[in-house]
Amino acid sequence: PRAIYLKDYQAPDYWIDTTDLTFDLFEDHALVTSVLGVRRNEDHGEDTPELTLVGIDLELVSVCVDDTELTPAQYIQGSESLTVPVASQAFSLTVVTRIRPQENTSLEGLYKSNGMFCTQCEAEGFRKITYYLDRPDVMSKFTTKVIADKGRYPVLLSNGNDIARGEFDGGRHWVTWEDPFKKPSYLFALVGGDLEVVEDTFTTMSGKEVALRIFTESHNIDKCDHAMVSLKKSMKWDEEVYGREYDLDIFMIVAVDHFNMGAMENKGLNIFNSSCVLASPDTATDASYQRVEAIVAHEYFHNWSGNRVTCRDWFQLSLKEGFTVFRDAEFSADMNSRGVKRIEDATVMKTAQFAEDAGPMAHPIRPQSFIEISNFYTLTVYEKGCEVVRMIQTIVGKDNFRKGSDLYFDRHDGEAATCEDFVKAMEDASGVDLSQFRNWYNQAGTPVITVTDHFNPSSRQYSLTIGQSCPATPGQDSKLPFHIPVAIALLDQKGQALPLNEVGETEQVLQVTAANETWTFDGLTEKPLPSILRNFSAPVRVNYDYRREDLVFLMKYDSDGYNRWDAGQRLATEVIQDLVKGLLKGEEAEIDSKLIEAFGVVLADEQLDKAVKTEMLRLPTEASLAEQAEEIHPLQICEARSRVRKAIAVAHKNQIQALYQTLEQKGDYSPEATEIAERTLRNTCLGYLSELEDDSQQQLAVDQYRSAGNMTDLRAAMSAVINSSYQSQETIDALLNDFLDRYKNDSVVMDSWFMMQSASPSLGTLEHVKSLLEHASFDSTSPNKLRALLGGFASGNMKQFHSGSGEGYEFLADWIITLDKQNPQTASRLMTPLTRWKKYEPVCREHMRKALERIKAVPDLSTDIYEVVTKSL
Ligand code: B3K
Ligand code: ZN
Repeated sequence: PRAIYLKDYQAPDYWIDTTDLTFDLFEDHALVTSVLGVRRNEDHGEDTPELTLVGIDLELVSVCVDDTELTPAQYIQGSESLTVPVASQAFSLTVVTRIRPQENTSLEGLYKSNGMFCTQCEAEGFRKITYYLDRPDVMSKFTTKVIADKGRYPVLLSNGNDIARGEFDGGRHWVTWEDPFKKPSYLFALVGGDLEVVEDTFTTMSGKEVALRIFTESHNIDKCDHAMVSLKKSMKWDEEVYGREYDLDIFMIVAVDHFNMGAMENKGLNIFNSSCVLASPDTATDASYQRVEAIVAHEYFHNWSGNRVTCRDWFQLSLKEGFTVFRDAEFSADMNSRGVKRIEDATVMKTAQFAEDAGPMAHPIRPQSFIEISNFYTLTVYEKGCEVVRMIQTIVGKDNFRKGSDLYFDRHDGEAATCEDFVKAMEDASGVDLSQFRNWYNQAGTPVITVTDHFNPSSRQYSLTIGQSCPATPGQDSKLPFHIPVAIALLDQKGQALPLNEVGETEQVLQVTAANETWTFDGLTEKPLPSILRNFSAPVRVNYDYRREDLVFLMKYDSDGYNRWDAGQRLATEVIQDLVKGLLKGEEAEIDSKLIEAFGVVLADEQLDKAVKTEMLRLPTEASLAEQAEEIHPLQICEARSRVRKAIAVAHKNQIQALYQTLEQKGDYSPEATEIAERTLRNTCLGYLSELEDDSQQQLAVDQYRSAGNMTDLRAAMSAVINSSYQSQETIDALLNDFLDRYKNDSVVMDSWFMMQSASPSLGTLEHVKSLLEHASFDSTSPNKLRALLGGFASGNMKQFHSGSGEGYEFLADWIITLDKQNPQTASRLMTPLTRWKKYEPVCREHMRKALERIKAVPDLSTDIYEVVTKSL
């Protein structure tokens, strides 16, 4: 396998103006007839005498240029290509291929899931359907005729509008779809199955009525309402906030069980992982409701940021993904709690994305090279990409940002654009110079800002000095300074934010551009406490020597919700780190009482928004603690964190209990923000109470399980029970069996049943995980099940995965080797925990390295695994 480079980009030699496809779907194969209207790219180079298309796993049946069939001597069939001679500027090319969707386990291209035909073409799946110029800068008008047995596949869908349908003798029928918008092949979609539909309509801002349809297997049809409501909210929001109107007469979503990712924004025909569409109070948690809403929005928003304006090449992936994540994040913030959404997103950045930036696969949001593009659908491209767009908004201001977005869509509508086009539009619309800002697109790694301050009582001046640096990443030893917007406030001794200018503003965004720079503030009577990087204004680490009492003070008084929460996380992290150090030395370290007291203050604060309060009551996750450790000692991290949790529960038992009781559930379930906040807070209390060695507290979780009126409360109770060290095995088994009885036929809910167990530090031993692999509801062809069981164990269960003599790693390696033959994309994602081996203490490190070496030695690895394993070692 070889890397390809952004610097080698060249426009294509040919365009494909029209693509007419006919799919004849049968039980053991499909015949695909592709008629391409090809035209030479006149702007590009000298006349090439031939056209080379890519194709993988295709059986070639025939090739025609214009009306003449070519003999095999007239074309060249490579292992992944087809080359035909070209005699004119424009011609039609007809290629017939046979494919086997039934045998396609990669879930890329055309495949079958639970008896239904479906496709996934991004990034390079279309080449598994027919020979094509499968690259995003080749945009074509698609017409698609689908023919299949009417009994088995009554519903036949593709992109655009259905323009004709009919029946053949022998029970087969056909539907023709026409998409009036030019699109690259990665946005192509086809579905054929026995599906039910939920219908609704949306009237756009110019008064056009759009038909909305969500398709699922019949037993799930009652779980589509939330997705439909979310879709309508998204359509309205995009009109109001971005002025973007929907452009086809119909918008469809299809739910599919076997899917590698969350969902896919195919033009007019989004295909979704069932877990991201289906929701009912009885089957989905609050978190799932919010996830469905966010993903429906994300895919819908792609219609403009991705489809109308697409990417020139895959190095530009963040152009559509970073921007669209930003759009969906703002949408979710508007629909739910803005403060909590910011905390959640910052948490993902600081635990998982920072870890990616510090690992062997680190890359800029616009990578400069890759071996397998599927490996670059990352937290960096998506979430850091979103943060980069957010920083642009912070730097140019909200109004200018909207102008920039309008200009970008105007300029590039119908085109395949670059990240540079986006930044240029923002720059042109705002007049703000973003030259240095562009370093965010080129440089990988997480910048660190180091802040020092000084107060001079006689001049009444306070100065803040900010230095920046960025650690080396693979292939990038030294970095240029970034342009970092750092939002700050200065708090006086009462916790009031001081005015920072004549107009009395109490927050200022410092434009950090140099390696080191000082800002001075005049007229202060006392040394203030700085609140730095408010609202997580940039994806950087902050070094400032806060005393623990300063952190407690910020937890109480900072008016910025994010920083208030972050102060608590910092304090808790320090305290847990102390314990880890103690455990390593074999000492009994004491838990700093400041943390325990501060949690008491949070619990007692009745003014605090419940949703934010819940966030403040969460200890940093094990993953977060690992990310911030110099060297990861997994077992000590788990032990230390668990001790702190217990200590909090013991110290504040009465308060937590009282809070739990006042939040008693009443009435019917609704996924509305205030209700979600109450449930989450209550269940957080339940989690703490379950840490107590006390029968009546242990009984609480069991009682909640028995009386739960919705999946959120049910699952919280179940987790509390199975993660408690004081519940009997009988009780745990009884609940697990009860859950199984109720939900064994609901595949999405069963994912959570597997995940709760595999991620449980007490229950999820390697042995137990192995036994679950044999369970009747487990399905090793389902990425959701694999993620639940193997991902839950390897990424969500630090204690068990890293325990023993590397058996967890061996187990994961075995699975990766097996899955690589079946579904390389899913295999590659599951490998992530092993790639971080260098950060672990020596024993784990060595075992992890061995597991990676063993994977590397396997012959004929996929490009997916090959790239990750070679870069990791
Ligand atoms: N664009 C798709 C991702 C498809 C990735 C395939 N390897 C989902 C999304 O970001 O909306
Ligand atoms: Zn996306």
